[in-house]
Amino acid sequence: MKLCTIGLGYIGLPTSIMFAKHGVEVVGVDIKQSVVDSLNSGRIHIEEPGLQEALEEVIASNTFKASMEPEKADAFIISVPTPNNDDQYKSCDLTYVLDGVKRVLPLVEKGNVIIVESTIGPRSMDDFVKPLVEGAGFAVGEDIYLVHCPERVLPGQILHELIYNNRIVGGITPACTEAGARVYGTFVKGEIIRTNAKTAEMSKLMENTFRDVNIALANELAKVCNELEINALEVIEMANKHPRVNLHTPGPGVGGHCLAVDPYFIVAKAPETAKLINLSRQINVSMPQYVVEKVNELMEVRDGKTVTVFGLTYKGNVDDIRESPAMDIYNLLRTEGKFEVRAYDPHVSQSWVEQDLSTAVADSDLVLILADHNEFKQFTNIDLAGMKNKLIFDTKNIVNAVEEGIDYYNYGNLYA
Ligand code: SAJ
Repeated sequence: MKLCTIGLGYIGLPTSIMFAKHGVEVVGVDIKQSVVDSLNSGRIHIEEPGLQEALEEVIASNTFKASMEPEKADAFIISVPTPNNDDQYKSCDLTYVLDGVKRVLPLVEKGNVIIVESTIGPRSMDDFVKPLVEGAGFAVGEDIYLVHCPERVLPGQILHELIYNNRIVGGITPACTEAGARVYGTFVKGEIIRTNAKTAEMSKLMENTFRDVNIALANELAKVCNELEINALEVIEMANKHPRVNLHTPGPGVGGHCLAVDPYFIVAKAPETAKLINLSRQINVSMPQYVVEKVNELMEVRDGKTVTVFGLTYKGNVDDIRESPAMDIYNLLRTEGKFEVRAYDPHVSQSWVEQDLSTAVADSDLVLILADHNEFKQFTNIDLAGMKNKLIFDTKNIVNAVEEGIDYYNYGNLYA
């Protein structure tokens, strides 16, 4: 089998490499020359455990190459961004997906499979992609097999989850579904679940929406408990001892290119009905401002002048700052202009991000933890020796050991 993937980002690249590792001839296409050059010279451009070694393997075995141009293949996978449109309900912007399909259509031959892996709004395959393919003169389900197979892997564990997660394959027709299932049968060891395209779209969106709504509940709980002087983290621990309760964890907000984006796709299609989903988004979006307010309170009592933000990524142990609430907080604090604000993140290599811990905290009054990187699990007096006030506000509850003399706050004792 030969595969052509469109988009070599956080999902397209690991997916391409995984197929190539299993003997499929893969040409991966990206619009960025720098990405194509870097991959062909054997260097990945994103951070993901195991991916660098896997790329080296498929380059050595000659089963993967990156290119600016798509080629004829048996199967095409579209794995490109689907941002929110700038409209009232932040609907799904299908531009890149439709462009990807348009790019491969001139190469497509009878019997080929076109798979959209990008997360898309409900009914996108039926209402937008299918008419495009039909417009090129193909009968979907007879000449061409059209499938939505949403990616559902967790950044940080992508290579493992690609193989072992179950996979939802939703075709426009049952024949499309079967053709899609055969493609993933190459390497997927999890169950391949067959359905139609619109069920696949909605299932994927609801997985992330479930998480977003639950995190909103946890964030609301943190705010309520703080108001009532109750330890929110202890409440979560207690409640979760019940066999059917699984409260999520509060934080500085919800980020990334999935949870902070996908629920809007549902809201945009049914704004009058999807009330809880919309409200949950608003609660999570309110968290950066809430954190800034708490920072102000902590700093005012101590007459603090400098805040050092620890962690800019949308979650721990990744290098991704897309839709990151930490970035919002960093920018809000800087715009407010009350304090000197510095950033420290061992996973983000940009010139304005401090890489040295002692320089980052020198003369600082507050370490504000916004991402649960492993590096932030422990702090000693030596680590924080240069600080003016040895104060930590840990919005991710990641620190598990603080020495005496360090003033430590999280959502459990913020009111204290
Ligand atoms: N977060 C909390 N509290 C929690 C859990 C997460 O505040 O209890 C925050 C994180 O810090 C982060 C955000 O939520 O800012 C999202 O992180 P995440 O780890 O929940 O998810 P993602 O965005 O990295 O990946 C999700 C996954 N979806 C689900 O777990 C249902 C992944 O499986 C999907 O493939 C991915 O979205 C995607 O691409 O859609």
